[in-house]
Amino acid sequence: MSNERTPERLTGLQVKKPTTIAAGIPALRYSLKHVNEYMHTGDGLQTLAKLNQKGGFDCPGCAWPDPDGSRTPMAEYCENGVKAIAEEATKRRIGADFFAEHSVDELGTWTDYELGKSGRIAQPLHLRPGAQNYTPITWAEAFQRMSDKLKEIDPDEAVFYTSGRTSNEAAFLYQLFARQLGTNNLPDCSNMCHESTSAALAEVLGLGKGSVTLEDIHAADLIICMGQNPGTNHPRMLSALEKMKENGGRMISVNPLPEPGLMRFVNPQRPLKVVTRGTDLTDLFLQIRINEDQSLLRAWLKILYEREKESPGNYFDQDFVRDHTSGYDKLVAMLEATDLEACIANTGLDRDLVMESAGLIHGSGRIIICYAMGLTQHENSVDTIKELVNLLLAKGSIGKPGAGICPVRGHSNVQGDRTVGIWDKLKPELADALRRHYAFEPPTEDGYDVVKTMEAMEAGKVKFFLGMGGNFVSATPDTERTARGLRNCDMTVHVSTKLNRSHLVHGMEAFILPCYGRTEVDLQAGGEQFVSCENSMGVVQMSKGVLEVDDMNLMSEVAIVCELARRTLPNSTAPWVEYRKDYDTIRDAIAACIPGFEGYNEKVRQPAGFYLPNGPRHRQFATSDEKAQFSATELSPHRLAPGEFLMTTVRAHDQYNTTIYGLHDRYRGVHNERRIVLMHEDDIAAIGAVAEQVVDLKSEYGGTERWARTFQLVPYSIPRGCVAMYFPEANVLVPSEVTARGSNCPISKSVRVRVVF
Ligand SMILES: Nc1nc2c(c(=O)[nH]1)N[C@H]1C(S)=C(S)[C@@H](COP(=O)(O)OP(=O)(O)OC[C@H]3O[C@@H](n4cnc5c(=O)[nH]c(N)nc54)[C@H](O)[C@@H]3O)O[C@H]1N2
Ligand SMILES: Nc1nc2c(c(=O)[nH]1)N[C@H]1C(S)=C(S)[C@@H](COP(=O)(O)OP(=O)(O)OC[C@H]3O[C@@H](n4cnc5c(=O)[nH]c(N)nc54)[C@H](O)[C@@H]3O)O[C@H]1N2
Ligand SMILES: [Mo]
Repeated sequence: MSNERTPERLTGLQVKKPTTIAAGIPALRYSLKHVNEYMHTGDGLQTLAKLNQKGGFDCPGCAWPDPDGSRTPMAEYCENGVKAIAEEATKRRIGADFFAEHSVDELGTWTDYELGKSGRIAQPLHLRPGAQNYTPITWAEAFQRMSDKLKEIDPDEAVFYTSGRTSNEAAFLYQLFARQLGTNNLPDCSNMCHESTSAALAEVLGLGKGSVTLEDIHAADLIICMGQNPGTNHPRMLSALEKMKENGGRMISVNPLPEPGLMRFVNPQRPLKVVTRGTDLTDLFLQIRINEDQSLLRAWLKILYEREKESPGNYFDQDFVRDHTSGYDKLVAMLEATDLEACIANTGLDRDLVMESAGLIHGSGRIIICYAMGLTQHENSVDTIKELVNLLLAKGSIGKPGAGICPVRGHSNVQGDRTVGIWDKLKPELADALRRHYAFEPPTEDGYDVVKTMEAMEAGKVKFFLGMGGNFVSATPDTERTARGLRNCDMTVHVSTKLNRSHLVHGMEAFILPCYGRTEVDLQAGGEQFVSCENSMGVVQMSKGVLEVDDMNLMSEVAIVCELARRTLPNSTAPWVEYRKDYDTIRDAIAACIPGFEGYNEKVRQPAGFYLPNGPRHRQFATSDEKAQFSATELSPHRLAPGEFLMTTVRAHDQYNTTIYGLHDRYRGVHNERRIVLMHEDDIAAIGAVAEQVVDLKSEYGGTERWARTFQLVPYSIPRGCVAMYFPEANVLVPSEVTARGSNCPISKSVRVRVVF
């Protein structure tokens, strides 16, 4: 049974014209439809009103920040957030009866959409060795069996995965538990997400995070938005971009797809604008070939550099370069050797457009580069991000108002999880702090990241897998390999809210432990608790659930970690019982171990939370010589063999990663089908196919052929030689033996494929 693959069943494709405008009334209408479908409307509105409000919860939708201090009722919510909340606050429940009726193999034939729609998991469940159906189990027995297993195996045979929704409090305890057990096997979703950002920025700026605040976005002269689809994935970012435009700023968008949300925006929060045609966001759209962003950045630098030579100080900010950077000579040598025309040719862009955009960059004093997965999930991603920093440094566009680097994060607390220690590497400072505070010797050897976990699982080196949220089998590349790995484990455990494919691709024995979501009241022995999260701009804020759910047998993520740790590590020096009772005690521990959290319990209670320290924001760079580093990177343009296409995987409008809300990608005009390939109409003709033809796709890496069967071709505006498919259906094609150099991130945005029919 191949439970790991999304069923190869077509659902009835309808292709319409892509929209030319994002958000606005239709977006709100769709989101309210979602609320009404899943929640009692009264509850729905109450939930929405508390979304992101003072004393309310942090929106589980994405990591974009709230406007500081302006938390008026309903101030900022968006279609994305509303859907995420409705999905969590569904009234449907699944428990003993559901799992008695549906075996694991039968559920394997359901689509992701059908699995997710089944409802909230209402009680702890157990799949006994050899069994076909999950059956109920008590919490006590589940913990006992898990801790028995953990005591039986070597600590490095256990893996603790985190998805980025986990709160700071739960994440800190989770890494503490893993390290007290004796392993750094802490892979997390950011290994597949912004790991290339963390690697590149830590090296060249001394901090693996962005440098800008929301006010900086508003104040920028120029925003370059690369490899990001905010209309779908970060809709609240559009209001910030709108403000930037109103303040006279400009925007360049770099994307193989003309994403409607990037082009024009109607702000649903400002009804007057809804009747107008909205704000044109993008001034220049550069429809680049997949993964040629590094060539474009290099071309811009080369154009500016040649003029700088003629008129020193007029194109680059030489004062900034002198005072705050090192390696300018490396940049100069690299640019001297750069062939501008070759760079432009790599991008596939019109030469005039590249020149015009370079002119816009030249004319702008305050530049911000925003980017997301379109830049991070390629073999050369770390270099691309360093190239992007080269441009900002040459322009002196960092560490001053309206300027800097803005990696837009995904999961709502993915950045916070890393800050509090979720990483397969243990930083020496954190090791010292843990040693000091808890009087134990933490493991120093690097653990497994996501791809290393897959390899270790396949080699039989992992016996126990625990997923704190997430959907490991569907989110990882090379689905078949991950599935083989999970099946090799003795025990697989998922702490989850909703059913997903990873529950169906299991070890010899498996558990599903249902937990509270962000929106829900968390009552412990010490009273009602709250947690906290860090947004994309380094602001830590409290998040307190408001919905009471008393019809399910759930535990909080914090309580689950505490209980498992207490039973597994009877001699632990950490006060697990206290931690579970009162989350203030966890925050005190974080304050004692992680820099920037001094006075955590007081500061997190301030209405707008607090900013974590950020050196680059103040032109302080914690590198070896305390300067920001220019880098000389190598270009590695793609040379495709005849018949090959470069495939990028993207999110549709109706999904949250592997959670599929619906089958429509409304903005792109693709309806009722997810098994599609967006392809240039001339390419469709060139391979002798027709629109909507059913095809298979094949990728070949490391001597392994991977197949994705039964997809339909959709003619679309995309550069020739490039195609786009949806994540996670296309993950069966993504190799795991080739990853990003320097970050080991899967190459989900540039996979060489062939179309077969
Ligand atoms: N509604 C919703 N919101 C989400 C999520 C979700 O699934 N649904 N996921 C969350 C998470 S975890 C994350 S990480 C973010 C993801 O947010 P995004 O990074 O915006 O998500 P993707 O759909 O992966 O989009 C990548 C964009 O990059 C473009 N692109 C692809 N390849 C290239 C390339 O080679 N070069 C350039 N320049 N562009 C390219 C695609 O056309 C697309 O517009 O969103 C978060 N928010
Ligand atoms: N091909 C391809 N692959 C990709 C990507 C891509 O662009 N292309 N993107 C990558 C990226 S950016 C990311 S971040 C990863 C995402 O990888 P993951 O984070 O592993 O996947 P999600 O789909 O976000 O996880 C969804 C599951 O989380 C559980 N969940 C939801 N809310 C909660 C909660 O509050 N608590 C707990 N415990 N569980 C909860 C639900 O059971 C749900 O089924 O995927 C990566 N994979
Ligand atoms: Mo992500």
